[in-house]
Amino acid sequence: MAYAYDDQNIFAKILRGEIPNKTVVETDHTLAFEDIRPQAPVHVLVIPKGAYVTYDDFAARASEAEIVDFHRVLAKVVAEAGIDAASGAGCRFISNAGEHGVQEVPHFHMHVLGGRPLGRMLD
Ligand code: IU
Repeated sequence: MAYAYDDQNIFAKILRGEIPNKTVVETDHTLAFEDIRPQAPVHVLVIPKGAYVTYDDFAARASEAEIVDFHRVLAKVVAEAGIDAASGAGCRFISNAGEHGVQEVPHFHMHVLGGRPLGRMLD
């Protein structure tokens, strides 16, 4: 089934400049900004500028340029924060989807978390 995008969601308002944000990286297709309720010393949200509801929606409909740019921005966020696994620290990427995933904001976003040991998530 197709996703219905609500253009009144808070991230749509951030993208339209109606609500301020603490930008970390911005490109033509992608915005990365600090989460307002950080769960770790580094907690950045990476979002596409296009209207996508979940990761699978983005993966199915976005252009290759948008998809590549999104992931390059994510890599830049990780490198600039110094939380890459290659440096010995490591981090976690989370994208909640829908009701069971407990998605609060219905605009696709990837949480980038790091800066402390994050514990096990899946057993
Ligand atoms: P979600 O459950 O994956 O949809 O989480 C939404 C995140 O967006 C959550 O971590 C909030 O703290 C964050 N957030 C924000 O950064 N700025 C806002 O204005 C709102 C939520 I509302």
